[in-house]
Amino acid sequence: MTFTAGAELADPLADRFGDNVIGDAAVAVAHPNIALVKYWGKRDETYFLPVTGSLSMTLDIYPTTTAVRLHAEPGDTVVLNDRPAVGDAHARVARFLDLVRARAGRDEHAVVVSSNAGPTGAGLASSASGFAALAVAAAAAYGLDVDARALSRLARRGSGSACRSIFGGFAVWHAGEGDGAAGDASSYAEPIDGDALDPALIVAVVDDGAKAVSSREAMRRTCDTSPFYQPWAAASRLDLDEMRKAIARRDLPAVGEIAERNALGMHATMLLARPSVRYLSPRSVALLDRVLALRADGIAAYATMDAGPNVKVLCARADEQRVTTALRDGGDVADIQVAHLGPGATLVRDDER
Ligand code: 2P0
Repeated sequence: MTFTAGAELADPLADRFGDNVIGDAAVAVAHPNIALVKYWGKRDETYFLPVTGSLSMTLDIYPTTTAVRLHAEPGDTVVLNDRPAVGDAHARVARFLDLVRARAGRDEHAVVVSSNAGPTGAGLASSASGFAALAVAAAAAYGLDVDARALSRLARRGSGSACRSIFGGFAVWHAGEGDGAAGDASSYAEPIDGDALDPALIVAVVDDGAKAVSSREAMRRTCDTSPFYQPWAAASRLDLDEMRKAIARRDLPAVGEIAERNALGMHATMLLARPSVRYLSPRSVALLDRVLALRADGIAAYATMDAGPNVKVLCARADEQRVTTALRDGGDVADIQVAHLGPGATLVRDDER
């Protein structure tokens, strides 16, 4: 048996772990999500509360698998992609486990072993899948009695976008109201019905190296210094309302148009940050040109870009081959993957991996 968040929100996880937990250990898998209306900017850095709501699709590629096992040693041991994590990477995981321990009323430390099937830190949402998998595995290993919404709020404390990867398909992350504990209670993701849209997302990787400026630093700098930030945030709230309606009426061109303008606007805000942040490279721009050319040819294809130079193109499944070919031929692309709607974060048995 595996747990898929979002299937039945009210079910406490504890009822569903069953035989997935071996002693005080658990293994979870989560997938990255790509925002069609972006999260860019925090109103509260302690609780990871966003300035605006956002909306994403969880992918069926690039899973993160994370095992958490409690141990009697002092301190947490963290292994990421087969290497011991040190410095900030270790501190982020240890701080997250501190939260879980405080909630569970336990003080044992843990060994965390996590690996990403996709590139790490390259704007392909590895922190979203990473902290969603860690939240599910750590909650299970420490015996937290949490439902999917609480799990989404917990994942948010590791990395904001991780709260959306608890769920499969499309998810909306509510900004919530207030700061501190009030904001914490009201800011979570939940699934929205959009499976009928069933789009393809073509992920064109132009550079799989880690980004030079972290998204955390970039969004902080943008909020603090960019004169474009407030106008984008105001527009993004409207984009979110329109996006929900477009998904509900299965209007892929509208979904794509809103996603593309929202992403371009986000990048515009950071170009005007001081100092400026620019994630898009000439290769990214060449791919954006290909997307325009596809549209001129009558193909409904729309681009979105995150905190990195890689370009993701939304289109109908029926067009995915044509779009993939155009992107491969039209740019200097290191790798190209076709993604569809993927599943929510799931506990797995050791022998199922
Ligand atoms: C998003 N991104 O909505 C936006 C769009 C990148 C661009 O969420 O500081 O790793 O850990 O909350 O979640 C990347 O930021 O940042 C992100 P933190 P996170 O997907």
